[in-house]
Amino acid sequence: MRNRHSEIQRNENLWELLRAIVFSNLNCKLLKCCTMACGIALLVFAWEVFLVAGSSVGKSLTELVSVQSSLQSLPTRTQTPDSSAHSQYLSEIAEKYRQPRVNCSAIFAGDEKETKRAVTIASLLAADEKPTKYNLKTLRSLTLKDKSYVDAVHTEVKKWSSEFKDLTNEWYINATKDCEQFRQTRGYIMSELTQEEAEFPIAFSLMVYKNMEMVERLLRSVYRPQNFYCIHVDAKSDPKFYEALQAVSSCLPDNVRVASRRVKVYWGQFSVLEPELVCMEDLINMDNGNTAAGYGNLTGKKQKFRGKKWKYFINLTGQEFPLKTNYELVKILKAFKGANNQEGTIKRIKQKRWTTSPPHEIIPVKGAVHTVINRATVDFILHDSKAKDFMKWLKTTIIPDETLFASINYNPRLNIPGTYNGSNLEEVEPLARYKIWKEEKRPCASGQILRQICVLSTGDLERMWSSPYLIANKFALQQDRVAIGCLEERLFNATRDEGMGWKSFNTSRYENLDFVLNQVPPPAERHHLSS
Ligand SMILES: *[C@@H]1O[C@H](CO)[C@@H](O)[C@H](O)[C@H]1NC(C)=O
Ligand SMILES: *[C@@H]1O[C@H](CO)[C@@H](O)[C@H](O)[C@H]1NC(C)=O
Ligand SMILES: *[C@@H]1O[C@H](CO)[C@@H](O)[C@H](O)[C@H]1NC(C)=O
Ligand SMILES: *[C@@H]1O[C@H](CO)[C@@H](O)[C@H](O)[C@H]1NC(C)=O
Ligand SMILES: *[C@@H]1O[C@H](CO)[C@@H](O)[C@H](O)[C@H]1NC(C)=O
Ligand SMILES: *[C@@H]1O[C@H](CO)[C@@H](O)[C@H](O)[C@H]1NC(C)=O
Ligand SMILES: CC(=O)N[C@H]1CO[C@H](CO)[C@@H](O)[C@@H]1O
Repeated sequence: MRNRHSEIQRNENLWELLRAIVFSNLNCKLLKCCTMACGIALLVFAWEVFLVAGSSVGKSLTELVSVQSSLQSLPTRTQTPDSSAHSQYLSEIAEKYRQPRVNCSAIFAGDEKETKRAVTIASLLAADEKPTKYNLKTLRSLTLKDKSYVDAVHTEVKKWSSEFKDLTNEWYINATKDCEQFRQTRGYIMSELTQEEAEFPIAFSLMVYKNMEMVERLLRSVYRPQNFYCIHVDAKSDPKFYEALQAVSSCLPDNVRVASRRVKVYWGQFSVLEPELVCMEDLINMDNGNTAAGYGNLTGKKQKFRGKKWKYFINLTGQEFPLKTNYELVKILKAFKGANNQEGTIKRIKQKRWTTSPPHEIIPVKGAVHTVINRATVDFILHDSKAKDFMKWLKTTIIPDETLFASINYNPRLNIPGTYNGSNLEEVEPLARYKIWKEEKRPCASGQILRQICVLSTGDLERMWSSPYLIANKFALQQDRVAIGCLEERLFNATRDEGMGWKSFNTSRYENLDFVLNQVPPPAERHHLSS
């Protein structure tokens, strides 16, 4: 144990040394201009590797090559007063999310044995907490195949199943009495981490109605001090749930707010859209006055963060979980170059949802409710008179939440920058969600379909993590605690590695997509093109 720890410490020291030479003294923006420094650093590193690991020169060289190539596009870290505090901070946070009972790395690598064990553990834990017929079915089939195996795992699980009890509303109300302790023990990241992230704030809305623990784990997984968050709690929800959420929000900086107005949400009605609009407006107001301020505890002092205007809006619901870190989201959104991403169809509209034509010759388009949209589009939806007229018309239609945004995004005549102006509307790749519809017949490990959508679980982890999607929909925490636990471990490991500058993210998958290339340009460029 001790040895392992000192080895990690040692590696970190090496990295710190390398970093110190590359970054701190020479203040060069482009790594390429630091060839000299890199060379020296690499030599020192090689020598250290050689001495410490006692490895052959050949091995050191291969390591060097991989170090060098990964250095090409390392994230630039924000200037922090004390970089060893920064690395310790990130390592500690990642360690907090480490799953003690399962080997998540093995599951993500597709190890069948460990996945089977984890699925068994998840089912047994669920059986102990809030079993569904799907959990019981999984358990039954595992037991039929090999009863002694399940019994053995069960003996293990019994020892620690009390560790996995639901964090209730009451738990949160109590735990938030000491905010600093709450933020720290729950592992909130109170630093922007990299310069790129600091300069690219994202606005999130969260539409939630139950399950405090899941909602809070989602919030902390996307929380960063430079971003903006609006949480809408269905007005029909349990008052204790609302109280717990308010308590959590009060422990976070002013960039997290509960929606200024609450709505009773009924599926298929305009009331699904209303809280989204409330949150959009709140989010615009939150940074318009540049009032956003966060405070980190890297120095123990309150720190003002630059209240930069957010660039993209992402809406989440309480049963989702991110598949990308904030750093990766920023990289992906930058690769979108201002374009919105949204599924849309005219051909596949099965049901008659409207009887009259919309105003302003808008062609109605149906889409999924998941979107990644730029600020100009949010501004248009909220403030443009054409959008207001369209909204009035929407109130006469069925399931308007699936029509609003798709129609706005696929009508280039509205001249909104970032909306689609290509000719393959039906082919635009929706990247916002990893989501398996029943009719798609793609694998769904739990076998559970809820409102036509697969409930994701441990058996889906490898597939979802290696996919290009930004967020996964949807989960049931109490039915599979391993899935969310492992996603957290992976996500915060990646956050650590990117925040330390050890890992970068290849965005080639997101560049040059049809919707990126064929977007309505911003007004300045339009002017430039026509002149
Ligand atoms: C997270 O990082 C730890 C420490 O480096 C490692 O042992 C663990 O396997 C990693 N987990 C995942 C899922 O990447
Ligand atoms: C977890 O699995 C990985 C990949 O299969 C393996 O390299 C690692 O040694 C395992 N970790 C532990 C603690 O068993
Ligand atoms: C309330 O929280 C404090 C720490 O913040 C803890 O010591 C105490 O046990 C908690 N009480 C209950 C009833 O959970
Ligand atoms: C996300 O926002 C879009 C745009 O306003 C909206 O059409 C959609 O219903 C929202 N999705 C969810 C899940 O709330
Ligand atoms: C990113 O991935 C693409 C496709 O896999 C590859 O061709 C390219 O070389 C990679 N870029 C970098 C910088 O690694
Ligand atoms: C959309 O593309 C067409 C054809 O390339 C072009 O004529 C039109 O001006 C574009 N519209 C907008 C709003 O950019
Ligand atoms: C509650 C908490 O974590 N406070 C810490 C903030 O940072 C200072 C300096 O690193 C620590 O001394 C505090 O304990």
